[in-house]
Amino acid sequence: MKTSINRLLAIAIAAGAITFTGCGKQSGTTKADRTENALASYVAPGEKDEYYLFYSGGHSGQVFVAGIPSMRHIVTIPVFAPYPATGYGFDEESKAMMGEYKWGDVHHPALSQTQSKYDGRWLFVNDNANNRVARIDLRDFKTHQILGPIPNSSGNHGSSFVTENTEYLLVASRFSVPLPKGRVADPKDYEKEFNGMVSALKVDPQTGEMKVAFQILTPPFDWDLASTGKGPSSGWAFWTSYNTEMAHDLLEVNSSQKDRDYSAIVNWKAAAQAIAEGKGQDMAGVPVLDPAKVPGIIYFLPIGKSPHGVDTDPSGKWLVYGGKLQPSTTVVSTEKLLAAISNKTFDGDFRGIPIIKYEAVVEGEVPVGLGPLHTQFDGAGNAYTSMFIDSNITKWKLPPWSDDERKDPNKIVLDKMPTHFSTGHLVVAGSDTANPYGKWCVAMNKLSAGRHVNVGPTQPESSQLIDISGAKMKMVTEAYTEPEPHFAQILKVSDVQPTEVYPKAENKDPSAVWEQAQTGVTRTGTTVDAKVLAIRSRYYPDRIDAQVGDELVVHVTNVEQTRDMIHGFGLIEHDVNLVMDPGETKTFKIKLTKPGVFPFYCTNFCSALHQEMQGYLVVRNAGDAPPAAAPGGVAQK
Ligand code: K7E
Ligand code: CUA
Repeated sequence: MKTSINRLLAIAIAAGAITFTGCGKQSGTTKADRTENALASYVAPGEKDEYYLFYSGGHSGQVFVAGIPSMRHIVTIPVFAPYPATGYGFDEESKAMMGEYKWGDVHHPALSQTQSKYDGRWLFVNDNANNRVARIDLRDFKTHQILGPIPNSSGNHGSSFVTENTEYLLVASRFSVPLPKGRVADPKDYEKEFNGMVSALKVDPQTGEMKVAFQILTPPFDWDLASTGKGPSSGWAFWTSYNTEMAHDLLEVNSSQKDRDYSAIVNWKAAAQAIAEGKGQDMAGVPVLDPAKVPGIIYFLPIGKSPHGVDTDPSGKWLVYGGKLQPSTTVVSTEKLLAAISNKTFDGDFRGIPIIKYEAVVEGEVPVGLGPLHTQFDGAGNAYTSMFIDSNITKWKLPPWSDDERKDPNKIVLDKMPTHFSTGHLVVAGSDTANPYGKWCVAMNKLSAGRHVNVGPTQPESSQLIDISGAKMKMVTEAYTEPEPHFAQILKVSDVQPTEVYPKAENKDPSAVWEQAQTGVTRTGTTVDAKVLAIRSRYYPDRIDAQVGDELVVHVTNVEQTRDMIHGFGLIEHDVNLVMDPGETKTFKIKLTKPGVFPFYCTNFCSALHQEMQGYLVVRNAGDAPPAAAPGGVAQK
């Protein structure tokens, strides 16, 4: 949520809704509270956290992994940006995955699910900036695929949301552009010339490999957030939007004119069926459904005001919408929604897309406070909504509500927990599954505003761990991350079994070497190919000879089969740093442009003689006499 932050802040400050205490202490924290909270979040040396917290890393392009309840950062998983610490973005494979982009904007991580339960296989994340989706394999906590830029789609924000059995990842465009991409039209002709798109990415059930399956053309609204159905809402997916005004400039004002924007109610199973029946029309290689010609795949539901988050509760019966600019969340009954669709309880249509009658499907509006953004669920009938303007989490009760509660909806609100400050997303452990773990909620706050020691003007984001196991929420601890977590997922550590070394038998790299005899340097024309073995604490060979103008290809295999025995390969003044995990082979290719002797060395501290793990790249000028059978040099092999 960045789009309306200034506006919301302006409103909030005008309303006196935000007060920065800047105070280090939680007000009213007694010694007994402090002791209890410390114990609740304390993970003693040698003990381990109970949950993984996978944070999106926003415009860092990465994913951060922390432990719950300690909230300690454990590891960074690089996805859309180079990360020399793990050598990501320096070897040929990860460079190819990243393509021509050096960054991404990660908003919504989604764990793969089977029967609406986390299956511990993959974590998908979107890139809002370059219309991509990546797959992290939880077997090794590494990025294995980046799909995109997705054709016919611009600004991949309403992404990535998994269907009940990870059949599809559903994504939608935040920005509308003239389609197909590359076509130029004047933004003044926005209404007529621009379009948005909802895309379905098929996920291979064995490998997790994603591919663009089909798309649904939409009017030029800005699709915001989504949620998939389950139970009674199985087969459906729901998006919020802003700018149904279809403004093309000064959106801060011009896209906040209407009291309600549309939620897209998408029958993805019907859309997949329509594609199977050949109803798609090709656009840039993707079959695209035009809802004006293919009825039954998408409907609109008006939702107030400037909705941001939409979240399906664990039963699949309730949808909760956060209206940024209204002091309430809107609860929609999915049973009523589907009944309205089959009974055609519509209020006309927009460009052939039926508009569902609001009154027919809304269960109620819950007065949660100012600036509701996202809602999570504990599986025990409670909802938790992040309040951007009020800076708190509001706990409230899902339907069914008593007559008394319906008469006075304030009675639906159970508790409020102040947060510091301006909470964006929040995450309850397992909220988007049919059976949440509950217990913990993490508030991801947009402003830390001096809650930490002064680190200059670049302030980190703050996250706060809240115990939700009791009737009242209890703040336990807070932590900081680099910009900028949006959403997160929480996975029980016992629900996944990552490997700690790559078994030798699995290494299929044709250039892998496992013993000294397999190593060496060969020249073919102007290509010099080096197969290097890394082991504590040396390289075989530790000398590579080449000349200016050559293409140098180096494959380094770390033959260790021991946990945490990682070797690097940093090459001086060539912008190269490979890092190989045990059993892994990585390759880099560079064009040699300058003569000299360039040391290479192990960048990852691996042993007492790590410092000695080094060698030389000898680059002669073209035409200089070749080296005479140098050890590991061109004359070998
Ligand atoms: Cu609310 Cu991109 Cu999900 Cu930020 S979004 S907070
Ligand atoms: Cu190998 Cu340090």
